[in-house]
Amino acid sequence: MPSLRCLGLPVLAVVLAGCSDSGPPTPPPVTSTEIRNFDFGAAEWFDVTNSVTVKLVGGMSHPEAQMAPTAFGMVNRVLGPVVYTDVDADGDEDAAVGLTAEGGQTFNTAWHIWLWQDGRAVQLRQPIALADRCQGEIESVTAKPGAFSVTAVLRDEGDSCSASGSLPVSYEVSVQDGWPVRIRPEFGPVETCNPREQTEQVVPPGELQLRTWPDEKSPAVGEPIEPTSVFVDEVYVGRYFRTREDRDKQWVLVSAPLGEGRRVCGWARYPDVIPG
Ligand SMILES: [Ca+2]
Repeated sequence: MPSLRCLGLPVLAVVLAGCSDSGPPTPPPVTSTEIRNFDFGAAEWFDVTNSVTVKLVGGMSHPEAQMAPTAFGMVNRVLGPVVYTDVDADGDEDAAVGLTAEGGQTFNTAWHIWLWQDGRAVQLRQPIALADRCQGEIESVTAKPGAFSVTAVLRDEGDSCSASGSLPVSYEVSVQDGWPVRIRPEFGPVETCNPREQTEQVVPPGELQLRTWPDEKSPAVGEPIEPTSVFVDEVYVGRYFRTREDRDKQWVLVSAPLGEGRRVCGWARYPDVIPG
């Protein structure tokens, strides 16, 4: 006779997976937690906000001691608390860690995933959350099973450094084929399509394959679509390029209506979106 806990209520079936008539519940798979011993304050970081590599010692960079040229006068600091979960499903816990860059009037924050690979932590260069003094604020980065959860407030480009025009967002990020991708509330780019920014309606010349990053190799967002029109940031429209090659290399964040009020967000190649 099975215990009452194991009787088949469908809702409980998932929670109680492992219940059976014989023996104790199956234990969860063992996850390596070695990354918890890694010191992110004594590691080489890529500072994405200044596009430089910096070596941290004691939790911060020391610009005068850097071997390679760094962003002028910038000091980087690790920002925690570091949170851990296995985001690439290889059985090893991974981490999400913040890095600030401060100097003059500048203050940037970027949170990154570090994967545990071959006995060391490896930073993914694409950030999972970005903020600076005037645009946006990262409220929290927390760990869930298999994903990092970000809550943030986006502010409109061009706004003053006041809090006007703010848009609260929350999303969960995981790793697919080595790229950070948004998995909830819907699959797509980490970047948020902001209805206050993607306001310019354009008619793509043909089919569009949306991607999670401005890179042909990054994971696709669904199948190719053929929308009658899409929305992009007005700064992209009528932009001048020196050469056709410059234009063809450019990517644009697109918000595409799918009907019934639904939209899909993703990066597309500029010439696929804006004919010219
Ligand atoms: Ca992992």
